Amino acid sequence: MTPAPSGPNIAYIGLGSNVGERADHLRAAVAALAAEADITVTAVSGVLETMPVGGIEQPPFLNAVVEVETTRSPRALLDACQRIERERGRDRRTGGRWGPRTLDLDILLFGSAIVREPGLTIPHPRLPERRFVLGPLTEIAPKAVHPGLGRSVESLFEALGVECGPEEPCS
Ligand code: A4P
Ligand code: MG
Repeated sequence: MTPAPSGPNIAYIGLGSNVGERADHLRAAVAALAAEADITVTAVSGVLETMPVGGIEQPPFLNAVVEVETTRSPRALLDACQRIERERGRDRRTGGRWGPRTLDLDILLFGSAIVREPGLTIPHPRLPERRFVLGPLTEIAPKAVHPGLGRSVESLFEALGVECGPEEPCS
């Protein structure tokens, strides 16, 4: 593990919603993060509608990524994310893993930290394969580096190939 340096770190959080008023859930998540002590929202990507990935039949998602600056530890940032998910009615007992959810907040990157602890893996393990994350992340932080792979976000996104857009939904 590579610990997060003390002092402020830049972290990226992936937002997803495919239940209820999806855009409201994403907006509320950004506002709730910004309202947290020790967390400043420094950039917000556009919102993408994306087809569900993971083999479960479920409604399309809205996805976005936010950049935050924080003096918190990765674990304390996760605690805030999980509390905000619960405030938007996320119930982990229904839907199952990868299933439908009002709000999902995943920590994608946390400075140059590599974290592998029970219940917390950073960088997010599925980051390199997910267009719905790498697209919005590239929009706001193309030069951010994945510390495990030593590659920029934009190069990971380009490596996925195939364009997506209104006629070719992102996955
Ligand atoms: N956890 C470990 N590392 C992290 C991290 N870096 N950030 C733990 C956040 N949480 C992390 O997550 C399960 C456990 O992961 C948590 O208890 C936390 O301690 P969860 O949010 O309860 O469950 P989940 O979201 O179903 O699992 P996971 O593994 O986060 O799923 P994914 O990979 O987020 O997949 N398709 C589209 N188009 N858009 C989507 O947003 N999302 C998923 C969920 C599937 N398909 C999708 C989308
Ligand atoms: Mg999650």
